[in-house]
Amino acid sequence: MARKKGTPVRMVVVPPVEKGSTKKRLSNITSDSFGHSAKKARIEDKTDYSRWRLHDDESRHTWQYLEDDEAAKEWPQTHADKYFLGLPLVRASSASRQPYSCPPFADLSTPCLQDLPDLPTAQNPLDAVRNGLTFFEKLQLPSGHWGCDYGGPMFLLPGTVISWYATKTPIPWYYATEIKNYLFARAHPEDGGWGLHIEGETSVFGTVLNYVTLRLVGVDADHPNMVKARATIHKLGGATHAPHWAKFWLSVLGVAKWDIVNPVPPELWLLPDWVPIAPWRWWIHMRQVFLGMSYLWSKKWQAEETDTIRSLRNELFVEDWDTINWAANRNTIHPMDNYHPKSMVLNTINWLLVNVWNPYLRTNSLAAKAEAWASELINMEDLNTDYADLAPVNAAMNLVCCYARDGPDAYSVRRHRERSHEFLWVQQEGLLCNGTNGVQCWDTAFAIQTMQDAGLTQDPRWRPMLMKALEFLDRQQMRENVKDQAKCYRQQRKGGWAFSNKDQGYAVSDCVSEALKAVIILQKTPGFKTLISDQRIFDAIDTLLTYQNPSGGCSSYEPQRAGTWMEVLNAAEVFGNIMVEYEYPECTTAVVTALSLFSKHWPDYRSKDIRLFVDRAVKWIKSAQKPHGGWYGAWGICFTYATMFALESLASIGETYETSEYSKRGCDFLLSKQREDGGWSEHYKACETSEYHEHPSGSQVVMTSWALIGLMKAKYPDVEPLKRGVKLIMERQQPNGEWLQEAIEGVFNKSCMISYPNYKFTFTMKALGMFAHRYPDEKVV
Ligand code: LAN
Repeated sequence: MARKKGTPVRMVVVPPVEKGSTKKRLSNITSDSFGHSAKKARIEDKTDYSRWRLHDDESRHTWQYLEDDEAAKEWPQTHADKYFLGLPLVRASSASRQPYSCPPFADLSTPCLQDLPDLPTAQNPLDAVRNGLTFFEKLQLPSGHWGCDYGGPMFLLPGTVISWYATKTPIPWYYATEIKNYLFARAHPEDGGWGLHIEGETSVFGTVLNYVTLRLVGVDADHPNMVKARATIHKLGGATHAPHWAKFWLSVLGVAKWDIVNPVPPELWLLPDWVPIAPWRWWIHMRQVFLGMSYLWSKKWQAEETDTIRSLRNELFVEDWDTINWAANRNTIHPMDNYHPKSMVLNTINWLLVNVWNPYLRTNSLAAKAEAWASELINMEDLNTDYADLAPVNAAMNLVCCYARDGPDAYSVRRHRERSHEFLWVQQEGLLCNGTNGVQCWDTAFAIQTMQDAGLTQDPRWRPMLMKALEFLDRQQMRENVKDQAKCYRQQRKGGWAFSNKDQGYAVSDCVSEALKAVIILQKTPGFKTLISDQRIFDAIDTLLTYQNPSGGCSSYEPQRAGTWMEVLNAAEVFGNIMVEYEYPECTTAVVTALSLFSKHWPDYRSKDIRLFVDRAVKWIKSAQKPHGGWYGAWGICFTYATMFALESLASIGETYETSEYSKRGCDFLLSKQREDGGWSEHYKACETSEYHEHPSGSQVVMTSWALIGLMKAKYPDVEPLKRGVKLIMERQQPNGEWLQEAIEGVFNKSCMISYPNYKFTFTMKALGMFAHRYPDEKVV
């Protein structure tokens, strides 16, 4: 069931613990969350939303809370701040937080920024784009990119907060307060639990980890919301039924014992590179998570025991803590959390590791050697990213590793602490943890391309906005490979762009491609400076050309390093397709279109390589078409998203609806899903089940835009279905030019959804702009 947005909950301390909700009477706990002092941590009802500011330090985002009145006056809130916080836009200073006005799901009745002046009603799609841009322009951040709440997954904030707690990292009261507000707002209205992601059903993973998070930031166990959530945990069998990653975090905290964690042996890092299962071959996210996890598992490192930890031992389990047989519960898991059950092979390996390897064969010197090499790799990841790290999961783990290894006052610990703030985002419900340190380069690249599709890049009205965006991409290009690239198993990145920023520094095939297209588009438009030299563009092309797999398709961060059989080692239970790189129509198309655009302007540079690459890539796209005509999307929901890309790939080699059977079947698939009202509406269940599902809340503007873009790329000949879709998008536009947030747009690893809030601007305007360009005389409204 989709979780409804909750109302903010007042902190009422209710003394008695419900009978039966826990085995023992809980002590009157002093919440000692920050620095573990004996005095109760400060946590309030809410913060004053007029005091929050997003600090954009050349794309490094941190939310700052200005407690000082003078400082607040000197640094006024911008439109973007207010928009993100759900505050009315024009009123200069509103002392208190406004009622939530921007709904997380498809409640289309309340515009977010009703105070922005109405714009002249759009008479045609191009007017609608201009209105949209007028609004979107106000959200551009000082360094030239667009920021956003990149939430969705519900296991990231817990990792971050647990890592803070374990390392005695102070959390200011205003963070604690808004973490509490966010999690309460996102709790399931009936059972009080949390799922794997914001729209997901209650699971042990989500509920245990978020319950722990609330307790660590200072929420009392007797709070009615906690009583409710705890009852749900108990109903689901207690924390023994949690998946591997939750058991890991509970063991780090000392709330569970390490015996409950399936083995994570760092010895795997000692395997020679030729061994087929060697971790360097795993998907980058898995191997980076495995790295920190294996180090801490090997050390059996545990945070200092506190009253809160002792109390959690009583709160989270159905059994008496002292009597739990930890080892016997290694494989206990609630069906709700068991999206990808462990294979027989993995279960056997785990059994052997626990019963033979660990007790008899794992010598101390071998363990020490493995830990030392894991530690060196952790160091390389930290230094290569200046402690920003790949994503919040490994960043949280590496913080704990550094604390365990280097001590509480080490530079590594301090720098990790600082950088962990860049994952946090404050929005109208409270404070959450983003999926990465932002979506900076990605959204900026799409914004620029949208303007091109609408034919507006030469309009002087938008020049300053576009110039700032181009300058941003110029500064964010990665000019060098990482140090010791081969030693730390990294992929070439010179000339590339990351999804977020160059601090994070991981090039991704489609992020490089989309940014490169944006740069070429603007630099070839009269009136724009050439900031990025030909050589730097060639560097990007050289890197892109390394991304092709033997099949012809492209993956995300690296070409595949092992076969998909590696999935038999997937120990995480909650995710699918996690162990290795796969080929993706999205990534493949992005590279194909980038190479094609490049070749138009530089026909002589590596032309043979490019032609071969594109041929093989499009062949792979064709082979990946499903019998129903659509393509499965791994990063957006789901068939609609990937079919848009695949149709674009086909079009890039001249295959369109009228000339290609593949393109025709793709279009027919999309058309078969168009709804009565002209829109499209795919539900995230499709990602989990690999079958198309309709969203119960009806048509979505982003989904509709994807379908329309696909059809237009394929030159679908009948304008009528296109007009109906365009009309729906235009009707959903608010008088101030914005579109409202509807259902979640993105996904990863099949089961976890993630928000792309800027898609409701970039893709809607792209669809409208393309339509306006292609059918300038069609009347839609
Ligand atoms: C992302 C976000 C961007 C995304 C696209 C560029 C859209 C995609 O086309 C390629 C893959 C990529 C880069 C991607 C990979 C996985 C990420 C990093 C995420 C979905 C954002 C969060 C997610 C990451 C794995 C979250 C941490 C969870 C683990 C299971 C480690």
